[in-house]
Amino acid sequence: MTRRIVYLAGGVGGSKLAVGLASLLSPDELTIVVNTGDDEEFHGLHVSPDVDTVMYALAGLTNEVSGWGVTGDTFSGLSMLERLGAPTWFNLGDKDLATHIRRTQLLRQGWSLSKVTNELSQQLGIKHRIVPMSDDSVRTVIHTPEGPLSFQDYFVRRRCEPSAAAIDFTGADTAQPSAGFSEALQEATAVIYGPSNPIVSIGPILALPGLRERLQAFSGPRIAVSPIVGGEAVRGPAAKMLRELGEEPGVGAIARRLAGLCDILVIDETDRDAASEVERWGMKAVAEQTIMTNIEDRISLAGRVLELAS
Ligand code: FO1
Repeated sequence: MTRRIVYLAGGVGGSKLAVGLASLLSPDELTIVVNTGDDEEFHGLHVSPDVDTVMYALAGLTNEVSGWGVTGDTFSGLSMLERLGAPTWFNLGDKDLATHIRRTQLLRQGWSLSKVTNELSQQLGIKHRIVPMSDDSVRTVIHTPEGPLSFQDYFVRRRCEPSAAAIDFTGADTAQPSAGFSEALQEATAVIYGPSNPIVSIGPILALPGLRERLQAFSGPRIAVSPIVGGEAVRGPAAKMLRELGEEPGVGAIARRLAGLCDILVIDETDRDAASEVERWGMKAVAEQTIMTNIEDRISLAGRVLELAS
């Protein structure tokens, strides 16, 4: 029987495992569903950071130092924008800008974000399907003592410094999962949650109407990879945000957020002793090496996750 894997991903961490999965699965076997809660307009252009991070990773274009953006990109366009008085705290490289120009152009012609993502992926030579979680606008808002901040404002301009009191996914209650997502889930034999921030990367996907219910009722294996290792996020603000929201950052917090939606949580081997904190939320814990520093690590973790999913 053909495997049909739905893989839910955020940005950098999610993109690394996506590369491993895409190395082991044929294009028919994998649909990568990406968070769009981080999307934002800059200089009149629609920027979809997590979609682009996954797309660049699969196209072999990623800047491996930052984990986002295009390798070897230059910033002449941004310098000129600065000279012209535009705010330039969000670092858009010249090649990256081309992606946003093309995306915005096609969106303005009436294309859906899914259709645009498919077009950009194909033009970059990507064989596997990357689909945005929704074609409708969902925007992550972080409520802080400074007031509500858009995700990129909080993450990049304010470097995650303000404390997060609450998180909203504006538009999520009326947004529909994209057709590509919905159909892939219908046919899926397994669901995999990437090692992405449970609050602001996986959270917006789970906030889509009916999604939790569909994942709860899903009859195949549901496997997640913890983005938290040794009580800290592998990268990004997940641990800080969990603490600010009153949760102890650890594999238990990831399991709690996925309770009823996941059967196996892959935790890092250094967290082996915390397996019972996972298992109390009704899922099995499996310890593996989850830090992905190179392509071999990505393929090896993907292989292990696929074994668990079979
Ligand atoms: N992250 C940063 O920390 N600083 C940036 O200036 C920045 C620019 C940027 C431009 C395009 C893009 O696709 C991603 C970019 N990111 C940047 C990453 C992005 O903010 C985050 O990776 C995600 O939104 C969180 O998953």
